[in-house]
Amino acid sequence: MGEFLTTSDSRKILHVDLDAFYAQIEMRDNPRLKKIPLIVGRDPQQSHGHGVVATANYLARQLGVHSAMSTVEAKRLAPQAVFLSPDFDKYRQNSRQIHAIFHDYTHKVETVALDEAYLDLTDHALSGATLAAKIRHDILKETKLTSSIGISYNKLLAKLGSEYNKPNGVTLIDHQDAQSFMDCLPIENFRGVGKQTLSKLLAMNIHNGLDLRQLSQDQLRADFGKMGEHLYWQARGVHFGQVDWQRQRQSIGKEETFDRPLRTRAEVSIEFQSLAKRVVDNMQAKKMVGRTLNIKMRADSYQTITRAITLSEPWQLDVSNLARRAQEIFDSSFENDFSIRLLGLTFSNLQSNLYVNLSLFDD
Ligand code: DCP
Ligand code: MG
Repeated sequence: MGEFLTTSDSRKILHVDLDAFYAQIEMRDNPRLKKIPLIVGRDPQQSHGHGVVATANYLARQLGVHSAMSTVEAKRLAPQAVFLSPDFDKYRQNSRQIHAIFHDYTHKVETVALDEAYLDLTDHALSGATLAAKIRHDILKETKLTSSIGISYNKLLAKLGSEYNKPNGVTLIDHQDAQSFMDCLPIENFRGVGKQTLSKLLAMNIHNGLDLRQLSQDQLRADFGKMGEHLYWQARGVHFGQVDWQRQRQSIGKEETFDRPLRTRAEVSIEFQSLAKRVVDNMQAKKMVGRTLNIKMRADSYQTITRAITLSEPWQLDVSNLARRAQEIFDSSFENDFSIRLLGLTFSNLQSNLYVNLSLFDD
């Protein structure tokens, strides 16, 4: 078997990721914070020790602080750090500016998070390196924020590239560099390698891509199942995923019409429970959360009432709480004598759940 796969993949894909996004915004707006360890997350004293770190500046990271760590642990590592509660409206505002810049270059933008996107620039006349320089310049000029960009012919390598020269860096990985880049990549940086897979791989003396590439596809499949398959192709820098610029869904929800109208609050409550359960399952399957909950209610008379509750942070996907909120809206919308033909629960203002922090939910 040949060691190097030839591929005709001639796409031009950029992965753009802002550096320490929330923390960088706070430091821009208050330069005094640049010289001290900064943690975006509620001070453990104010959150009864339940919060987690959303992000930290590089001074705090040097002390071992990282995203998703408990703020109690963070405070132990960096007792002198400043804690700031996240200001999501501000971060979203900056994110909108950044995404508008992406759209100056192409409509083929796949938003991954507030500060992160893939761009498919295959059809653009300029080179990937020139485009990366221009985009970074535009972001800096418009928002005073630095970003890192990976440029390659697939999403995997573009993503790994943006991580490679972080912060404020650009990495171009073309066909001739890809194999050596993957060979040198520490095994923990491979996509999807969690704690368990990592310790298993290290026990097998696999420390980097080159080690990984010595294992056959059959062996990887036997040891790691589907993940093994992914690892096999990753080690060779192969990834055919498309920049999914059309995927951005507007809403996820469920509606139910009733042949026999609902006439009691108990019946309505049961239906809201069941709708909430199905919507939550669907959201979880799609790894999404949403800030707006839309409740739709249609009476026998065909009068349709819709109500929306928008939070500054995504709704927690808690079935009984969602059903209860819907019921409250229902109760305030209908007098005792009703006959309901349709109920609906829908989330909009969606975002990926990858970056939603648990601390956003405690109170
Ligand atoms: N975020 C979060 N919880 C996490 C990870 C991230 O709330 N577990 C938020 C805070 C980050 C933002 O999302 O500022 C972007 O996430 P990144 O993973 O890109 O992290 P940063 O931009 O903070 O740092 P980096 O320089 O590593 O990109
Ligand atoms: Mg980032």
